[in-house]
Amino acid sequence: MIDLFSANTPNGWKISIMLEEIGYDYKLIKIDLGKDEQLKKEFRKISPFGKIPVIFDHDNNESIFESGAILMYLGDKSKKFYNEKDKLKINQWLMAQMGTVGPMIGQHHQFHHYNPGKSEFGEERYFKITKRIYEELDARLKESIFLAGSDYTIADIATWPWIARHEWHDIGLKNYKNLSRWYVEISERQAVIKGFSFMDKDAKIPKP
Ligand SMILES: N[C@@H](CCC(=O)N[C@@H](CS)C(=O)NCC(=O)O)C(=O)O
Repeated sequence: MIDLFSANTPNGWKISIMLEEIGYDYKLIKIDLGKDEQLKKEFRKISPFGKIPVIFDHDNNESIFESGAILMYLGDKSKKFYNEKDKLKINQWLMAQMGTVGPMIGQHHQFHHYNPGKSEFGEERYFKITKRIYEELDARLKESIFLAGSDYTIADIATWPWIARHEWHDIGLKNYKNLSRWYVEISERQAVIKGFSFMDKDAKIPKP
């Protein structure tokens, strides 16, 4: 049994999707970011930077923070979606998500979606960067079925939730043929549908 401390965000979906994909039982502990529950002293003991997601594995009494580290841990433990032969490639695409895709698109959400009109510089900068990310992912997915090769892996599980916010981005996902193909294929997986709606049973994955 795994405890999942999470919220209804792309970083949260990564882990609910992974837990659904590997078929592990998990108990959801909701962290209300609007009420700053992530900053409480008790939660900081398992999340030093005060961020979701975090898991606690009752098999070994370990808590793990940082979504990339959690995905690697669950991939190793379940021996799914993180195969030995592709590890080097998977790690690169996973780190690209952790270091670029998530943080940059996260800033685009801040300037373009939540706070439009506050900073022209911020809006332009992160719009351009997000558009570049769409182009770069599209180029990769022209030459490869999934991000790390021919198999669906934790690199895809980490990246897909950020593209699932495409309606907020105003970039036009459907104009990116290869990225759309990859997005739609992953959107149809039962585990992804369940993991996406883990906190809102009525949530529907937005189509390109
Ligand atoms: N690098 C972290 C980022 C996690 C993250 O930014 N979580 C956000 C929600 S998507 C959060 O907890 N924000 C609350 C805060 O920063 O106070 C990861 O991938 O786990």
